Amino acid sequence: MKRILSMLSVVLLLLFAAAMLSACGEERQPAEEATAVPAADGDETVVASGLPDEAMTIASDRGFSPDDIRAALMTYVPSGKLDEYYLFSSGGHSGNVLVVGVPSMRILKQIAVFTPESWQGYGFGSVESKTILDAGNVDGVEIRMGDTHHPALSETEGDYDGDFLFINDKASARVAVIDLRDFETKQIVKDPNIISNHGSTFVTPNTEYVLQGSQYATPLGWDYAPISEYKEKYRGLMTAWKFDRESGRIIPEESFSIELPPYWQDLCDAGKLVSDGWAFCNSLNSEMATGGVEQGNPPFEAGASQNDTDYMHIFNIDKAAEVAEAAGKTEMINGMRVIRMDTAVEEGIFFLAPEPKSPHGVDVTPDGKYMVVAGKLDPHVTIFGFEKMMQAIEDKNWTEDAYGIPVLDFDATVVTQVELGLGPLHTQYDGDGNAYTSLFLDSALVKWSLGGDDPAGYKVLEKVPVQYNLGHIAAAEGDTVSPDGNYLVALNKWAVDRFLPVGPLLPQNEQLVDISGAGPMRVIYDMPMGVGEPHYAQMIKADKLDPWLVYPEVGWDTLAQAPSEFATLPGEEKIERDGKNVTVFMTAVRSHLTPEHVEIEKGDHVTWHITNIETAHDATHGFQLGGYNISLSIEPGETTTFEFDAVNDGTFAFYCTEFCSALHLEMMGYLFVKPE
Ligand code: K7E
Ligand code: CUA
Repeated sequence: MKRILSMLSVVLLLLFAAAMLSACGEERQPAEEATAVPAADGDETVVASGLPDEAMTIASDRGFSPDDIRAALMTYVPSGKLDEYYLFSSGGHSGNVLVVGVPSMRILKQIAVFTPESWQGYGFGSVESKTILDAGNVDGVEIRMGDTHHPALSETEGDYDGDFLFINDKASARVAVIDLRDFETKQIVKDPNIISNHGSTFVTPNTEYVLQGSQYATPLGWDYAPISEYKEKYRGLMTAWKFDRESGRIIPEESFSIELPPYWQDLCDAGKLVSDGWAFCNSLNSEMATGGVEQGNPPFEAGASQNDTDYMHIFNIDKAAEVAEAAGKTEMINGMRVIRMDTAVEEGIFFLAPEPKSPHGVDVTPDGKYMVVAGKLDPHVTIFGFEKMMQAIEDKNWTEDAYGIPVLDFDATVVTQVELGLGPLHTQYDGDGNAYTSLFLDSALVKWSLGGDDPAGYKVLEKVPVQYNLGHIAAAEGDTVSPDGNYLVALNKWAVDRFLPVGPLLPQNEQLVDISGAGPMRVIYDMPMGVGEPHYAQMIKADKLDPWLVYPEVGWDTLAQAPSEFATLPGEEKIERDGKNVTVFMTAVRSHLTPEHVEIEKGDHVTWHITNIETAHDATHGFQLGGYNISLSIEPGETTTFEFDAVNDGTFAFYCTEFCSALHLEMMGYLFVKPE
C-alpha cells in the first residue's frame, strides 16, 4: 500500500509538472519519464504504459489545476474496486438514509426508513413494511413522512461495530432501527409523550441505550394546554430507549424518560470512557419564550435569544437506569416510565450548567474528558471538563434554576473558550488530538488542536472554505473513542453554483475533505445530494461491516431475520380459499412466477406470499401489481407477504420489475378478479 502511495505521489509530481508546463504553453512531458516508474510487486495495472502522457493531455484539455488532478487521483475508485469507508447520511426530510462510498462519494443505496419507497417495496403492500411503518403511527394518524437528522451506528466500547444503525425523525419524535446485515429498517418506535425530538439518536458506548432528547416543548404526556400555561405544563424529555442486540430491537417496556424543563433541548451526546454513563444536551430557549408575534409578543427568534446563556443538560444515565427500576420512583405516562424532575434532582440524575447562548452541537472528545459546545451565535466553542463537572457536583457548587434544578458554576466547569470563527455548529475529531468544527456563517471548516486541561494548548490550526453554509461534518469514525482522521465530509446546506442548474430547488452539497494530515486540508470532491437536507452522517471503515450477500436460507422472513412460516419451495405453490379469504403461495425464479394465473372474486381479501427461491448474488425479483398499489422487492431467499382487498373486478397483469434475465419481460402473470 505504501509503495502504491509513493508511486502515486511520483505520478502526481509528474502530472503537476505537466499541468504547469502546459499552462505556460510549453511542450508536455515525454511519456518515457512516466513509464520509468517501476510497478508495485507484480501489480502491473498501477502505471499502464503511456498513461501519464494521456492523462496529462486530458488534464490540460479539461483545464485541471494541479489541485484538481490530485483530488481526482485521491477520489477515483476504478470499476470493480471498492471504497474504503461507508458514509451513512441522513436524508433529512426525505425521511430516509443514504449510503455513500468514501472516497468515491458514489451513492450506494437509499434506505427507506420513515417514508415509503417503491423500489424497495417499502410501504407498498408488504406486510413487513406495513408492520414497521404502522408502529410509527401517531394516535391513529398514519404518518408517512419524516425528518431524519442524526444517524448513530451501534458501538462496542465506544467504537462503531457495524451491526446496527439508528436514526431519528425530528417531526414526530420517532426512532428507527436499521439492521446492517441487510441494510433494512426493522423497527420504528414513537415516544408517546412528545411530538418532536432533535437530540437523537446518540448511543451509549455499548449501545445499551439509544438516547433521544426532545426539542420543542409540549405539555408532558403530549396533551393540550394553552401556551399561557407554558411554564407550568410544557416540558421537554430525555428518553433512554433500551436496545436489545440479540433481537435487534428497542424494548419500549425497558426504556424510560426523564422530565425536563421547557428549554428546547437541542443536540446531545453520550459520554464515553471516563464519562461513560453520562449524557449531555444543549438547550436554546432558557428564556421560555412562547412566541405569538401576532399578539404583540417578541417573535421566537428574538424571544429565545435574550439571555446571555442557555443551559447544558447533564444526565447521569446509569443512575437514572437504576432509579427507573426502583419501585415508586417513576410515573407511567402513556405507557412510558417517566422520572419526574423533582425525583431526578433528588436522585442526582440531572444537572444544568450555563453555556453561551443558543449553542448547537455538544461533542464529547475521544477520551471522554471534555464536552465541546459550539456557539452558533458566538464565535467560540466552550470546552467543559468532565472532571470539573463532577467536582462541582461533589462540592454542590451550584445555584438553582426556576424549577429547582442545580445549575453548576460556569467557571468551575469550563476549561476554556476557543475563538474559531463565525457560526460554529458541530465538532468532530481525528486520532492526532485535533478537532474539526463547522463554521456555518463563515462557510468554512476549521481545524484546531485540543489542549486537555491546558487552555494554552487549544489553538486554531487551519481553515478551509466550503460551498456553502456548512452544517454537520462527519470525519472517519470521528465521534468514537478512536477516530481515523483521513477523510471528513462537510454537509453543506447550500450548493448555489456548484452543479448544473435544476430549477429553484437545489440539491445539497456533500463535500469530501482530505484531512489526512499530508499537507493542508483540501476539498477533493463535491457530491450533490439529490434528496432532502442531510443533517448528520457517520463514516465507518468498510471492513467493519459484513452484510449478507443473499439471505441465509431460502424462505427468509426479513422482519424476524429467521426462516419464514410462509416459505414456499418449488412444487409447493398453491392458491387456497377459505370463504372470502384467498391465500396465494407463489415462487419467483428466473424467469417465472408460479402460479401464472390467479383467479379470485371481487370482495375477496387476498393474502399473497412470494418466495424468491434464488440463491445467486444479486438475483432480486421485483413484483408490481398495477391498479392495486402493490410494489415489492424480493431479494434472493426472501419470503414476503402482501395483502389487499379486491375492491375492483377486472383483469390485471403483475410482473417482475427487475430486469433479471433475457426472459424478464415474460416473467409475468394475470390476476383475474371476477365480478360478484
Ligand atoms: Cu445541526 Cu439537526 Cu444536528 Cu441540522 S442539526 S445542521
Ligand atoms: Cu425476475 Cu425480472
